[in-house]
Amino acid sequence: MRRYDAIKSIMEHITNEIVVANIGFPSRELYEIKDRNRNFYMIGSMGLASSIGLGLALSQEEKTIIIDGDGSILMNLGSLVTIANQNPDNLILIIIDNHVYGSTGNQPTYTQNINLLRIAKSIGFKNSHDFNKISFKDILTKKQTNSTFIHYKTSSGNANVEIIDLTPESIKKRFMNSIK
Ligand SMILES: Cc1ncc(C[n+]2csc(CCOP(=O)(O)OP(=O)(O)O)c2C)c(N)n1
Repeated sequence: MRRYDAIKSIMEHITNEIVVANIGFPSRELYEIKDRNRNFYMIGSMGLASSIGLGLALSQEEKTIIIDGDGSILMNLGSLVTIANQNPDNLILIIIDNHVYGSTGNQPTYTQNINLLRIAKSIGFKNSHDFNKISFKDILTKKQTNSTFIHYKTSSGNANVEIIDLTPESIKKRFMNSIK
């Protein structure tokens, strides 16, 4: 399974939740699969989807789903530690781990040697799961008492999708209006 199908399998359960997507192809694929005002396509800064998602989860009550990548979370491991310690119960961090920097040409990341799920557990995530061993729908719909970390292993490869036909400013405006 590639990232595109992983995002599809996540989005089929999403109703009104906030979704923050990683830079590059993850955002482009999400845009094609299910564009909505409540998607925040983080098309500027690699590594910051998790930090932006944490800020959103802390500042309002709705569930915030972050779809991040292995390369990006490795670039901002501090964010993982901060999320585990702040521990908002409305935050679900999903790492799509394709073991490469897929959006820039499949250069290998260090998750070829290390296990992000074990890192999350060792940092202190009480809810940390392998996507293939859980019911994502249950986690999404039942109230959680801690932040959730989900490791979603996929193969590499980008779908043949268009670039996002929205300016960064309009992405931000429509997103902010939708969560007011
Ligand atoms: C600071 C910074 N470094 C590098 C890049 C270039 N870049 C954009 S996306 C990306 C790869 C992201 O990889 P990952 O988070 O694993 O997601 P994937 O594309 O594999 O789903 C890179 C290196 C960037 N935008 N910003």
